[in-house]
Amino acid sequence: MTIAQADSARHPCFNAEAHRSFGRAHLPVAAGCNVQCGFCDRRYSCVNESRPGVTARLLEPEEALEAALRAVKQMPHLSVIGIAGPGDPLADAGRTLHTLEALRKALPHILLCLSTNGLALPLHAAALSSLGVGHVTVTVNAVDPSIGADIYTWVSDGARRLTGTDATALLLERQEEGIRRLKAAGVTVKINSVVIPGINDRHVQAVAQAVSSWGADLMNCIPLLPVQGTRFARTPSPDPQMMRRLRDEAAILIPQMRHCTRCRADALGLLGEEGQLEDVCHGPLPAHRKLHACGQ
Ligand code: CLF
Ligand code: SF4
Repeated sequence: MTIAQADSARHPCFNAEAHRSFGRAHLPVAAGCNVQCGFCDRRYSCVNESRPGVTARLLEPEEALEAALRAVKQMPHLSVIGIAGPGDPLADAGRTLHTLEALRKALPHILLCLSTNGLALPLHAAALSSLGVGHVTVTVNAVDPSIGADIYTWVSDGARRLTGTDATALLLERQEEGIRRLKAAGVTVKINSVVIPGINDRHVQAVAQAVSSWGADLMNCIPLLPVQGTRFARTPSPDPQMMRRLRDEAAILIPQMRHCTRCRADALGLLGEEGQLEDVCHGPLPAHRKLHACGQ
């Protein structure tokens, strides 16, 4: 692969300067999820990388490729195509890898990006890197299984469904292994951490310390946005002062992203613009594919 895998100068999320001139398109091809986060309502997009409460629709890989080609044609400033849900892109990895493979063939110079909870990452890290996915985001909300157990309701590994610290210890092990494999392959890795007051806000430094030692390049602390009907519906969002302090403290250990705009799983254009993939499709995306429960 001759493309510059780690060309962060053109990546609007990994480079604060680039976000003013370069945009991204998200292809919503990944429906299911293999974990249950306590702040997630599965009817909506993955809160680990998206804005909660915004429904995305699912595209078939072929439709996604077609939409990407149109988007790139209409928006020459698009530098990145990412897969960020609406569920976890590696929970049903076949669809995601098929889409990435088609994109890589059709658009050899576009940057490819993916966001995941990391559970299935060790299994697919080599495939991602060989397809030229140069940027991956892994959501790590805790590096202590007992804190993780307050965040995750269950983790599903094949036929096994684990709960409590068994679940979070497994997730943590996979996240570390997956990140180490990506780094060994030269992939640039960002960590997203959802800050939940009273649960993991005093744990952000420990997360920063651990992910930095695994080789991660960048960290994006995301304030919890409470979603109705979830375990954290009544937990207040951390205020901007708390977020600034946590980021400043974590910045000693790992560079911080501070310009995240919480995109939709079908976002299109510059960060902060309200563009959606639908804008470049012929008419609205098929209504019957509107997601109801992340495919579960
Ligand atoms: Fe998309 Fe995520 Fe790639 Fe960016 S978004 S998969 S790294 S191309 Fe960016 Fe959006 Fe924040 Fe994500 S602003 S939610 S960090
Ligand atoms: Fe929801 Fe799965 Fe994303 Fe967690 S990883 S926020 S459960 S879609």
